[in-house]
Amino acid sequence: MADLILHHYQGSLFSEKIRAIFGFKGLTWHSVEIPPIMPRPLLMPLTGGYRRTPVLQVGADIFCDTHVITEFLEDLHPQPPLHPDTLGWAVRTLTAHADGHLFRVVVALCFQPKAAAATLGTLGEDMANRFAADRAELVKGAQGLATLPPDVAEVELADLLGRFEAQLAVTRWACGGMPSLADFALYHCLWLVQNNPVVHELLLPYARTREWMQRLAGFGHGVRKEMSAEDALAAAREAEPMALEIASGHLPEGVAQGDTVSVTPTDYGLIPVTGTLDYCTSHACAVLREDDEAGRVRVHFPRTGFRIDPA
Ligand SMILES: N[C@@H](CCC(=O)N[C@@H](CS)C(=O)NCC(=O)O)C(=O)O
Repeated sequence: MADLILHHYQGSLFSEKIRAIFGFKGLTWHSVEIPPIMPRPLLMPLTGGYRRTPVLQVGADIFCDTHVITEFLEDLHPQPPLHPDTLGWAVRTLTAHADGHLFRVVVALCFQPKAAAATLGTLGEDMANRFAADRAELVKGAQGLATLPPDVAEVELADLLGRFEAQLAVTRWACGGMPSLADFALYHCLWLVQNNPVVHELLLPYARTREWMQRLAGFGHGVRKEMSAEDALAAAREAEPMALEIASGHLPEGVAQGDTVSVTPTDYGLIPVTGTLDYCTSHACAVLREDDEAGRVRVHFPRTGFRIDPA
C-alpha cells in the first residue's frame, strides 16, 4: 500500500479531525501543506477541481471529504476502531450531526466579525481580505452554509455542551467507554472555538468537556513527515489506482458504471469533478480521470452531500 499523504493546512478544522485520527490509530503520514485559500495549482490536478480541505492521497487514489477518508482509514487500519461494535449507527449519526449542524454553529461563532478579526488578524490585512473573498466564492450559490446569527449559535452551543457535560459525568467518551469517530467529529468543531481568543471562553463552564478535549489532543497526530506538493504529484503520476473490488449499486437514474459523469458537492464549494464512473454504492462513488500532471487518478467521494450527473 502506498503512503498516506494528507493535503491540509493548520487552521482547517476538518483536517484536525483527520490529524487526530492519525494519532488515535498511531499512523505515519506525509503532510502536504496547502494554502488556506485558492488557487491551489498543485492540488487541483489530483482532485480535478474539488477544492475543500482536507484531501487524502494514497498513490493515485484521491479521497475527497473526511467521510470517505475515515471509512478508508478504518478499512485499512481497523484497530483501534472508530466504530466500536454495536454502536456503528449511533456513531455515524452523531458524527453527521456534528459535522453538519455543530460545524455551522461554530463557524457562525468563530467567523462573526469580532471573532473573525481575531483569527484573520494574524494573517495580515492583505491575506485577511483575500481570505474573505475566497470564502465568499466558496459559498456562492450554496444552501448548506447559510450562516446562523451568532446569538442563536451561542444558545445552540450552550444547549449541546450542557447535555454533553452531563453525558461525560457517566461515560468517558461521547458514545460510552471507548473513543469513537463521534468524539473526533465533536472535537474538531470545538477545537475551532478553543483556538479562537474571542469565543474560547464559551467553553470555560464545561470542565469535563475541556478534560475530554485534552484526552483527545493527547492522542497526538501520529508520525508526520513533511512532503512537497511536487513530490505528492509525482507520487500520483508514478502510481496506478489501487486494485479494488467494489460491487456497484444504487446508481442515479440514467447513469451506468463507465459513463462520463460529474460529481458535485450539494452544500458548498459547488465545483463539479468530471471523469468515468468507476464504482458507485449507496455510500461512496469514484471517478477515473486522466490528468496531464497527475496521470491516471481515481477520485473518491461520499454519496451523501454530493450529486452525480451525466456529463
Ligand atoms: N464535508 C467536508 C467539509 C470540509 C470543509 O468544509 N473544509 C473546510 C476547511 S476546515 C474548507 O474546505 N474550507 C475551504 C477551503 O479550505 O478551501 C469534509 O468532511 O471534508
